[in-house]
Amino acid sequence: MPAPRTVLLTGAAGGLGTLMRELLPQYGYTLRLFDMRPVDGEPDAVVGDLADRDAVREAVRGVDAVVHLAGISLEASFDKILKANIEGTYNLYEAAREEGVRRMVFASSNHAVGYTPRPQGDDPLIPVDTPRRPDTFYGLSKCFGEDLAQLYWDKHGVETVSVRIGSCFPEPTSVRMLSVWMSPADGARLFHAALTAEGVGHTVVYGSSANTRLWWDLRSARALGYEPRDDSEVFAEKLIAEQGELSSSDPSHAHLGGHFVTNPPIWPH
Ligand code: NAI
Ligand code: 15L
Repeated sequence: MPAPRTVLLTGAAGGLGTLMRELLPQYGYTLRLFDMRPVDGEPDAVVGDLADRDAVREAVRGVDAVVHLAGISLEASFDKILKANIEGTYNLYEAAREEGVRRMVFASSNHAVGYTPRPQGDDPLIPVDTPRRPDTFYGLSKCFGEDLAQLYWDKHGVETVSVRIGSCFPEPTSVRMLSVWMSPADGARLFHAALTAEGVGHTVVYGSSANTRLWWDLRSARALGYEPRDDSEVFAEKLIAEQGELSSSDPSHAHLGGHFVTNPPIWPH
């Protein structure tokens, strides 16, 4: 497959979308932006809803690849998650199939496996094929997205890298994030690797930096050519002084998904 040049970035107005529309062009991509909200400073961005199949099909027409970030990014009611994350992701894959787009990068989440106990002491890192244990309807929608990606590879030859992102923000803001943080620069490195690696079929990877306190196995990400350069440890002293070490008796400290595992609040969205 020739390296993709024109990439549709869904969710371009969001936090991660804003970071990636700054960073991904450095790798030579021309981005087409899509979001249901206007994108600051980007008058050419397509304002559309994933629920609108015609708008989605038009958005994917002519691109080489898609980085799919759009959707509800926290817990919400099942009905909202169903519309945005499940039906919306289906609409996007169907449009990609119809328009002949062969490479997708799907923003999955650590919350697809959020009820997995976090490694402690000498426990091994969590492998990428650990059983799914979604911690929310949100996490369940990411399990769906990963399975949809598998189906579209097996049946239609559309390739996907599903990236189970930890926490991609400019800096980690909690002690848990010391383990799951992906710096924006490493995020762009990983998305670039996911866009350009040959023969990915459907590959699931964890998305994080090379954190000293890492909880999961990055080998499938490294196999794509991803070489993380950042480590959250530089933030550890300050965060631990403010918040203390993680406790294993607190469920929100004892599982990969953090506070998503507690009887989940319906965050406003
Ligand atoms: P965000 O909530 O800041 O951005 C999501 C964007 O999607 C928003 O701009 C929103 O307007 C758009 N959107 C929502 N529903 C839509 C629809 N029906 N049609 C069109 N656009 C729609 O979320 P963030 O943090 O930027 O995350 C991006 C993606 O990465 C999400 O899919 C999220 O689940 C995933 N992710 C992010 C992580 C992170 O650390 N930021 C961690 C794990 C996964
Ligand atoms: C996610 O999936 C969310 O989209 C993001 O806002 C963070 O909460 C992240 O997980 C996390 O686990 O920290």
